[in-house]
This record gives sequence, structure tokens and C-alpha cells, in this order.
Amino acid sequence: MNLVVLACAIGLLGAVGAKPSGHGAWQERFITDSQGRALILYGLNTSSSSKYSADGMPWIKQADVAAEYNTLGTDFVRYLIQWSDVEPEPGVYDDHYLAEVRQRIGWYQAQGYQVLLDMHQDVYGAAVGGNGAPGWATDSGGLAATVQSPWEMTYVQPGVTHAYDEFWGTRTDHPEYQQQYVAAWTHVASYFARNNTVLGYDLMNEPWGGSVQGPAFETGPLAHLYQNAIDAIRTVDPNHWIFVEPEAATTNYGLPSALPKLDDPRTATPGAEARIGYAPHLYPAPIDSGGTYSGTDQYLTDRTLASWQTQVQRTAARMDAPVLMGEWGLDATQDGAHLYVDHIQTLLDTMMIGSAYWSSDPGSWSPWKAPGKPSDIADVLATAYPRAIAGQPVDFSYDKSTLELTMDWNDKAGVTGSTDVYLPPGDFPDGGDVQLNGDYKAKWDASRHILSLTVKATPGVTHHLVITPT
Ligand code: IDC
Repeated sequence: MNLVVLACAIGLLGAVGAKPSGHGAWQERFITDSQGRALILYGLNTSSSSKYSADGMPWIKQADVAAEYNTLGTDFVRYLIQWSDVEPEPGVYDDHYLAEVRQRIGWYQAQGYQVLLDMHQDVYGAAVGGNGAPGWATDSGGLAATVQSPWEMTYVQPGVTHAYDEFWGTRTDHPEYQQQYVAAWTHVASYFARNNTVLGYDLMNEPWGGSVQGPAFETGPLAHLYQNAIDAIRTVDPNHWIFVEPEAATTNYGLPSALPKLDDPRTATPGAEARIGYAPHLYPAPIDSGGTYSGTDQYLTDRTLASWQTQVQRTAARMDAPVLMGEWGLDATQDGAHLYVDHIQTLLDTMMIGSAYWSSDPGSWSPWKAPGKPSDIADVLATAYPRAIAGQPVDFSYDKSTLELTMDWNDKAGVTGSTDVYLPPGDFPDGGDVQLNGDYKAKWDASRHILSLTVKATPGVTHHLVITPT
């Protein structure tokens, strides 16, 4: 049985009874900045290389971050960290490692980015052929954990299942590993609590239930861990966003999640909104395995995209959480790759959500052939998008054939600042012409390629914006 079949089987079991809700109903929540503006984040994952490097650092140098901005116009990074690097020995935190992370966050700050810290794991930890958990928190029970190809198949090795079962408390009643994980997150959050470049924390990359799967996992041990981590993080950091992921083996393919609503203790403060986000990944099966976007593969992929949208909207509505697509990507050298990127960007715009592309690591999936050398896909990834919207977004889209960006939004009480749109130099070499109802002031930053619009409130009237190349 391959993992896709496994995922389908779990997905059928996992069909939860939440009603699909309409566009407006679920997407009332956005990730917001300190001025209350809705943020549409767009960036890369950086990086897979840090899973295996001796110091846990990604491949990037400071110049690579500047090159990323100049080439792609991104404003966001999903930055990988690892439990094994944070806590190499039980209860011993490596603050030198965190200082190195902070230095790299500074590189992103210099380019105006927001940083999401992703506690990455694949296949539990290095001791069982993956990455993430430290060896001291890995109990394979002495069972086989042999690395498989494709790598995802390693998840169903018995030693890997055993390690997860010990972590989730399925086999025994030893909650220590989880408690240590929550304590490690609390340490990281207290370290970065006052860092304004940090957007927030992605509590666990692609959680996997081991022996307990589907809704039993997501509503049971996974929700339990998340709520404990949220409660603990809020004792040291009341403000940053906290993102949770569903079980990936189902949801990556557009199948349902059973993740329940989680509570944010910050709402105990009058007027404070919950800052819990939902951060699923998207890897249609043909794309996940490095296939093309053509023929039957394209048909299957398109079916997955439609299903992904429905399921993510259901889960987000149930959780009352804004959505951020934490990973998507493909082997960009395959047939139809450019079209796939276009279609994902259209999906993101339709759903009005941000994303992080997998990944920045130079190679066939990346916008970089080699550090500083853009690949063909870089041009396609560089797209026009609203970075911040000073109000409640209604819709937006970018038509790559007419080079027309359109956007509608309503005023929202308490929101201040400008609405900022990134216009890529390839499509808008001389900036953009603005059509907008009502009074506004436009400012064009030619070096950053950002058009900022300060718009006067128009009570009861929706702002309607069209931007075309000058
Ligand atoms: C992949 C890397 C690959 C590595 C593997 C295992 O590209 O080089 O061998 O991880 O560590 C995910 C994971 C992400 C994967 C990515 C692509 O979150 O870590 O990176 N992917 O396979 N989920 C679905 C796809």
C-alpha cells in the first residue's frame, strides 16, 4: 500500500460533518499586523538544507535574502527550526543556536519581511531516519526504521510508528516527551516574544499520528498538544500568531481535517482577538511525487485543488482561524509547471490567503538554479499581490494576460495605514496606473516596487481598485 492509498483510506474515515460555508462566512478572519491591516503573506520556505547542516542553519547568506526580494518581491519566509537544535539535551536549550536564528531574522527584517518560525519534523527525528526530534526523545522500541523511497514511506516503518506512539502517549502513559516539546516551544517564544519581525510560530510541521490516525488523532492527542502549547506560549508571549497544521497525509491531498477549534487565552483581555491560524499544506499526489502538470496528472491535480479549497474553508470556519498555506511546490522542470504555479496563485487569490513555496533550496523545485541564479520558475513566482490591505478585503485577483490587478475592500473600524501592493518589475517596469473610487494618495517606491495607497474612508461604499502597468 502506498502512502496515497493510505491517505485516501484515512481520508474516507476522516470525513467530518462540518457544513461547507460560503466565502464570506469563513474568510472573515485575516492575519493582521499591529495597525489592523490584513496581511497577504507571500514567500518561500527556508530551508530544507537546515535539516541536515551541522549548525542547523539554512544555506542562505544575507545577500541571498536581498536577492530574493529583488527577484521575487516576497515579504514572508517560513523559516525552519528543529527541536533537536533547540534542546540538544533534555532541559538544556542552545541559546547560541537561537542567536544564530535571530541574526537571520535580522536579515529578513532588513528587507521588510515577516518570519514564521516552523518547528520542522519529517519522519519524527534523525534517530529513525527523519529530522526534528532529538535522539533523547526518540524511542523506536528497537524496531526497524529503514529509510524508504519516496521518503514519505518511511513514516510507516515500525520503529517510526513506535517513536510517534511514545510521543503522543499512545503506547504508554509517559507524557514527558510532549511536556518537553511544549517547554522547548515556550523557551523559543520567550526568546522571540518582543521580536516584531517574527510573525509567529508554526507548532509542528506535518504532524503524523503513528498508530492513531484521522479524527481520533486530530481531535485527540494532536489537539491536546496544540492547546497545551498555546496555553504555555501565551504565558510568555501574548501577541504573536500561533499556527497549527492538520495531519498532512490526508489534508495535503485535499482530504478533510477534523482539527477542532482551539482557544487562545489572549481573548481573556477585553477587545483582544484570537491569534490562532490554520496552516495546511497542498501537494496533490501527482505533484508531490515530482510528476507533470499535464494529461491525467493535471486532471487529478485540478480535482485535488477544488477539494482542498472546500476542505480548508470548512476547517477554517470551524476553527474561526485565518488560513496560511504553509507549503506548496513542485518540480519546476516538469511539463506544465508554469501553468501549475499560475493556477495555485489564482487559487490563493480566490481564497485571499498567503503562502510559502517549497522551497528556496537551489535545485529543480526552487526559484534558484544556484545561489543568486534565478531559474525559469522565478519569473512565474514573481507576481503582483496586495501585501497589506487597510480594511476588510472583499476580493482580489491578478490577471497575468492583461496585467490587471483588481481589488475590493471595505473600511474597518480601527485599521490605520496604507494599502500596499507589490508590482513586479517584469510586468510593471514603470509602476502602475491607479483607478480607485474616492479620495486617495498614491506613493510609488520604485526601488521596492511597492505602490502604497492611503485611502479616505467611504462609509457604506466598497473601495474598488484597478491597477494596470504605466
Ligand atoms: C523534503 C525535501 C527532501 C528531503 C525530505 C525529507 O525536499 O530533500 O529528503 O523533505 O526531509 C513536505 C515536507 C518537507 C519536504 C517536502 C518535499 O514538509 O519537509 O521536503 N514536502 O518533499 N511535505 C510534503 C512535501
